[in-house]
Amino acid sequence: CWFQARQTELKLSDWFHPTQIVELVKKNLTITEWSAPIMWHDTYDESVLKKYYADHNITVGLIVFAVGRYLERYLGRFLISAEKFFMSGQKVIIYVMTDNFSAVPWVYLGRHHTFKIFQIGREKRWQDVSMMRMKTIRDHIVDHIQYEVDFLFCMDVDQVFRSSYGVETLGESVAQLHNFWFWAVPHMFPYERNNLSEAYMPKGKGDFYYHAAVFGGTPIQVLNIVRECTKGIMNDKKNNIEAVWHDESHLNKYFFLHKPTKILSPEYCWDYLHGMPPYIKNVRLSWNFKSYRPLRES
Ligand code: 2GW
Ligand code: MN
Repeated sequence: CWFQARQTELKLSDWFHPTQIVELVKKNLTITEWSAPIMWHDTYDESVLKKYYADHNITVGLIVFAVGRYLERYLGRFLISAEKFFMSGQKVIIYVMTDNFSAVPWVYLGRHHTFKIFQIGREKRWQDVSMMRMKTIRDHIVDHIQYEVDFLFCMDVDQVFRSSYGVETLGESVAQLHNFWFWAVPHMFPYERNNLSEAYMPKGKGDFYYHAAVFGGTPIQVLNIVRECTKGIMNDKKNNIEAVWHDESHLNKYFFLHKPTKILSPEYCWDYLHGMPPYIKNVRLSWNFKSYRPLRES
């Protein structure tokens, strides 16, 4: 089995504390308890997928927000790399949400990719820039995106595609394993622990810690996700509560209550801060360099 193979080539002690290794080995990381596949580089047959999608004409949407400094800093590389690696061969519409229409970089897109740019308002606090994406996505799916695409992804802009990010990632509802936490057990996850928050997760409960930098699915499923997260965020605001990881905390609560049908391994959202451990064979998307301080303090 691939997982055993992975364990032997992996010098576990180089990467994990002994108690964590026990937990890692106990887990079957290619499929969840509810039978959702976890996509690693060697868990699917690319030629079968290619054949299937050759006669199924689909359009995939990709929503990305680029507001304030993140616009000139990250959007160019995100778009150029998406053109190269995101769903190549499929029809793609990239939805760019920005506060400065005229500063969107000019990027050459091939015949399959198009992009649409939308002007959105500014938020005073960075936490709101991140959280209010949920509401904006909700409104745009309802208004038009549901009629335009078959599948939809929502992503952070501070990342770069590195290799093929293809149809193997498509599903009804798709969640991304967080590359800091995929090996850990639920009581360690940085879920929201205040039981007055809508994002509250009791200690020990939970399946995985998902990364809000990537989520997706069919437009209707993504609408359910962002609608519920928006509700949670707004109710918390009413009660003067802010979940520890903002929208990500609410997303994790959602996926605990409504299990995703497909999960992406950390290869689909890697941080090179961890280097390249041997079980990471094919990085599809990686975090772009970021220095939090200067961004957050301005
Ligand atoms: C965000 C934080 C501090 C300062 C600025 C911003 C900011 C974010 C901004 O000025 N302009 C902007 O367009 N954004 C958008 O929000 C952009 O798309 C960015 O990728 C996204 C999330 O912010 P980011 O990437 O700084 O957050 P991370 O990488 O620390 O991400 C995780 O945690 C967040 C909540 O704290 C979100 O859940 C995010 O999805 C997670 O990946
Ligand atoms: Mn980010």
